[in-house]
Amino acid sequence: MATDPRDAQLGRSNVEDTPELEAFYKELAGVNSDAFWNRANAIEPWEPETRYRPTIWRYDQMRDLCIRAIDLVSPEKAGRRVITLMNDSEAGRENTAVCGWLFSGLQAMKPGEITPAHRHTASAHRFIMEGGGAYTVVDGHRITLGKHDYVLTPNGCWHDHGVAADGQLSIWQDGLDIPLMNVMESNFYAVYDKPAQTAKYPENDLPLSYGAGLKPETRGEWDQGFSPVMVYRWDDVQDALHKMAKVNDACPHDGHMLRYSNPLTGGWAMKTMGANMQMLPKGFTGKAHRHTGNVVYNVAGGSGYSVIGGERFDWGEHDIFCVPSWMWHEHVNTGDEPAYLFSFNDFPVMEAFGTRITETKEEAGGYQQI
Ligand code: 1HN
Repeated sequence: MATDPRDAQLGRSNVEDTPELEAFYKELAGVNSDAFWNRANAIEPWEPETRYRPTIWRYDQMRDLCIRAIDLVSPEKAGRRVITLMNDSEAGRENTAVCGWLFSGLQAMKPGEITPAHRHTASAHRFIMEGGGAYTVVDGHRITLGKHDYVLTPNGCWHDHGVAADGQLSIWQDGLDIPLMNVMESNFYAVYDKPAQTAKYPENDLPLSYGAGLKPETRGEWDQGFSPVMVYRWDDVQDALHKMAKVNDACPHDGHMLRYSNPLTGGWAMKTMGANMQMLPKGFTGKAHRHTGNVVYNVAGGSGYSVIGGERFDWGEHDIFCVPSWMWHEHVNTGDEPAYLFSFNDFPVMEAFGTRITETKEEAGGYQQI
């Protein structure tokens, strides 16, 4: 029976049960089949119907829990001592997802600790929230990590991380495409034959070679499917946002926003996940929009709130919240300073499949009218 009046029209399934049909359905079930029309309307919603809920993780609570984990378990025993951010929904628990196809966790490491070397088909990226003396080694490239840097661990790369003995307690947010790899049933994992890699190149060789956005002509060609920059430094990103804001109007939805892009292509830095940093100027009151794809935000500075699917979430520094696919959202800066929102997303997947669709409140109808 049609529950949505739109399902009464030609082109939708609208079949009434009869004793003959019910007997027929039983026969189909006996041979691992079913009548498509019994499922068609459910599996073809008029528009995306997310199973995930907007969820917020408060840093004052999460930070304390991450630090308590340090005394309870070693990174060697845990493999990775990560506190997983679970979406507040059945789907989140089933898929170990922060939102949609994205996994996220918080990793705290104290000076002298290491996360043992390993690799997987899942891609990872990290946003450093606090600390000093942290580093990661990705396929032999040793990269130093400072507050609010964004660093890549593309799929298939060996990686281990640590904090120097004279460094500080460091905490970062990990983002991975684990739920996507698992639904695609393409997830492999391997451990390295030593606890940590030995660096094969000078420290920070990739960001120092590619980080200015200019193409090095006297270095061999870069033949990997991810950005050679590897780490994007906060000072550069903040500077770029403020320069951009001097000569551009703020976008009504996102303020001023930059993509962590591969300078060789202008595209996203990795194939399955992207990331942005946006600045909401003082007084910014964003307008609502929505899009396919999932986004996880980390407040890099300032305070404000976002209305997501009609629910208001107030946020401050390092709070993390998510916007599930096709949910209306708007951001407001209520502080006296610019607010900065780091975010990561699964937009590259949407784009690869031609399903990255965006709608603003002003646009009527969206897909219906295409
Ligand atoms: C991973 O490899 C790391 O390398 C952190 O630090 C979190 C969560 C799921 C799967 C792999 C890391 C992860 C992860």
